[in-house]
Amino acid sequence: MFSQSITRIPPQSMAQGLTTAELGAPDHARALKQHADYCAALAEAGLEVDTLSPLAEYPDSVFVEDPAVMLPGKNAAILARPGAGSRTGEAEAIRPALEKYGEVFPIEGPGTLDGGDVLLIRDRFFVGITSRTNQQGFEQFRAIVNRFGYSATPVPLRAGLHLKTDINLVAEDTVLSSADMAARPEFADYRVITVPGDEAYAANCLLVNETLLVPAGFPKTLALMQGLGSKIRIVDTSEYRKMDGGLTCLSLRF
Ligand code: CIR
Repeated sequence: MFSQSITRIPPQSMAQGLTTAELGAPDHARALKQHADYCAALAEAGLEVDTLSPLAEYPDSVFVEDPAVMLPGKNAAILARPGAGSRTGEAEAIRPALEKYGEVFPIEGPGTLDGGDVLLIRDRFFVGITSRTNQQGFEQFRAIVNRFGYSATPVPLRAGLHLKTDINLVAEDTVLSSADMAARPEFADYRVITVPGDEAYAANCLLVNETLLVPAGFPKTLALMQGLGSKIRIVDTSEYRKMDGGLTCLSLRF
């Protein structure tokens, strides 16, 4: 069970962040409302929400999942090293917030690692090797988590931003995945639900204790998720989608 989360208010500069979405510029006022609703959803799911101040100099800093990886129940966190140059400094900016909750283990250059590439299922970490996370980042990550009793499996990606753009835990031993990822041998031990091809964005659902957060506007995925037995909470992430972000990226849970 998770009891705590960390989020960060989106800065006015968020439209200057990185994106491939071609969905237009995000509306900051609407993004703030959606962020407040997202935090409310985490609180409804039983989490304390530690909301950090906006950072104007880092337009992507609302996506707090990327500069850190929490080790739930271990009072420890990994300080990641985001692979996009405009985001690398987000790690040092979030370090003091992590230190409030336990020991912090940094990934060192030239290793890079984005938290969006890290998926935890029970005591097994899957780590996407992507344009943001390199092999050295993965090796450092594995050495740290092995000391805490976790295993770590690399998952090289051919395309896409992050591992969790494609695959996420939605129920016990059950993942929601893109068709591409569903066929991968790394996930053969799990029940895999394939996200409908025209709703690929909705592969980024977020399981928080007994509640499953589902992005607004994806009715086929919603119907699939309603069969899993969790309480469903719909959250509108339209302004974050414009910046390639989704439900998991907006918080750290532990
Ligand atoms: C980026 O490209 O880094 C941001 N615009 C989006 C990051 C989304 N984060 C995530 O999937 N964990």
